[in-house]
Amino acid sequence: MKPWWKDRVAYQIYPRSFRDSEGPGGAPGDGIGDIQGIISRLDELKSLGIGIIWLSPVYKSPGADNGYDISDYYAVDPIFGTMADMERLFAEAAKRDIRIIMDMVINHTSDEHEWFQKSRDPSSPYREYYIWRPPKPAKKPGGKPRLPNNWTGFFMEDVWEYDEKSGEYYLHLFHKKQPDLNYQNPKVLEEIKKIFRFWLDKGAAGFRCDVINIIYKASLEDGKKSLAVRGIEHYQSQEGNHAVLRELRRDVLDKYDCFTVGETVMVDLPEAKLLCGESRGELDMLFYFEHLEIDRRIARFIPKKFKASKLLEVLTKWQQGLEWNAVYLENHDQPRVVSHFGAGDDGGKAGGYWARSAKMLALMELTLRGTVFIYQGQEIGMTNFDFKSLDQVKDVESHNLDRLMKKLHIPGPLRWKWIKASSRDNARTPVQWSSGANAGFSNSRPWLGVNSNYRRINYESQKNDPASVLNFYKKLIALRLENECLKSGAFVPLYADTRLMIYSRELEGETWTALLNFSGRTVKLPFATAGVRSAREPAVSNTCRADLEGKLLPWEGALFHQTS
Ligand code: TEU
Repeated sequence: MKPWWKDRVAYQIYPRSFRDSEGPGGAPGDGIGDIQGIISRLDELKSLGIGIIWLSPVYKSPGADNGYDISDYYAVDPIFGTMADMERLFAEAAKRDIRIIMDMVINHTSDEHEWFQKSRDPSSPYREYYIWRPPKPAKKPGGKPRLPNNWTGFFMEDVWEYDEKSGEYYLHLFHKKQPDLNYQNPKVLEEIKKIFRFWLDKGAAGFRCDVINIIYKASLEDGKKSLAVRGIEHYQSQEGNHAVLRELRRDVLDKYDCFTVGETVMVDLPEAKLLCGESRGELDMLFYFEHLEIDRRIARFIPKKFKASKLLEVLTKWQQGLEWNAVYLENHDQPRVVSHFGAGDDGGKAGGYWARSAKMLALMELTLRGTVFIYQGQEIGMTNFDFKSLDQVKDVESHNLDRLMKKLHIPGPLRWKWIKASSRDNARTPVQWSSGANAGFSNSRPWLGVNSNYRRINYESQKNDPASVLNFYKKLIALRLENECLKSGAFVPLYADTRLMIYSRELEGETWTALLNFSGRTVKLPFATAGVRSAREPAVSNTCRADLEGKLLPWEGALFHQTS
């Protein structure tokens, strides 16, 4: 029996930036998105064709990493609302047959979590909930004591923070306010099981599991020299990690009608198969990163030349390599895809390609195999931020990256260019609902700047426009939901070069063929598409051309349908 989560399209909400409801009696909101704001837009999500919401963290948190630093897993942070609001969200979503998966961050907690505060006492039973180590002795007599190992973190910081009260260092692979939990201590997993059960009993339909392939630190030995995160070989996808996932599945998840999608940093295909293979009893699917890094060096930080052929090669590897994919092009950490792989903001000038390229990318994502995840604002073609300086950026990772690049004597303009291309704030500017104040996001000053293109790019201006990006997404989602071949048909690469990508989806004699031009130039269609050329007019096109005449216009995407 095919599980329900293979038949739905998912939508990620980053609550802080989604919509800010008014205060009591219409008082101004606080400029931060909240749960009531989400409830107010459920009809729009239903109308879009959404069947699953992935809700980024709304738990109690000091906000050092915008909620990915949790201080109480059983409480909703007041900036987002109350537990009653969360229960109402589950109920209102269920009325619309929308199921909600919660974002579960279990690699680390906030340093303000009571477990961590108790663990600072070396005699506490909570001491072993975290990873505490004494300084390493100085190399020479009278020298400075050293850090417990040479690891580097994901936020370009040290991973050891000294705690005076404790007289030792604690490990944090991310921000120093995000101490890593110790899964070598079975009590930790027992606590996590309770948290999962609590939210499943509240109505959650599963979990997006944050950095779920680095939670088990098998050793604290020094790491090999590495441009990325030094030491990752001691904790990435260790056997202990797989054992934790299998136990969580066996003792909790298998007892509920739910699914998990893991976020798996720096995962490769062999490791992914071990983490989400159907026979493995671990995750149901996972987010990999390789397709979003084909035009980047060092994760997503330094841009390099884009080639559609490279993108097709990587997509083919994962589409054919995994039994089921989690398909995504954006999330709260990634640049906006129309700015990354598309024409970006064309300023609304005549003949611009912003909308056409956004639709071409929608055509790609919604014709891939797997469960599709759309990120808030992607459906209206929101673009990277238009900030003019680092002062406007809030993301801790961007500020740390700038500090590291300064140390490496990288000149200011280049630093700012790379930050603009990679900053997670690109995805975190408030959703642009209308051309009204603050883009209709809030009636108060938003916590992060609104993109100044909101008067041109917003939900209201697209809702009733049949040619809008929004309605193109809506049409494609409806087509996909009613077509098994598009959901689960085989993925067959046909042709690609620097600009052009062609692939098909095939199931029981039915074929959909996608032709995508990732450039601002007209490209001739190669002989390989002869079969397609003989087909009737495209079933879907972002230019409405009935005959391609053997070429694709700039940023044109076309989808042909054939049944034998
Ligand atoms: O992200 C982990 C992760 O892979 C990214 O942080 C990435 O490593 C980083 O941006 C460098 O490319 C997850 C969450 O999605 C992110 O928002 C959190 O900040 C992070 O974990 C810590 O919880």
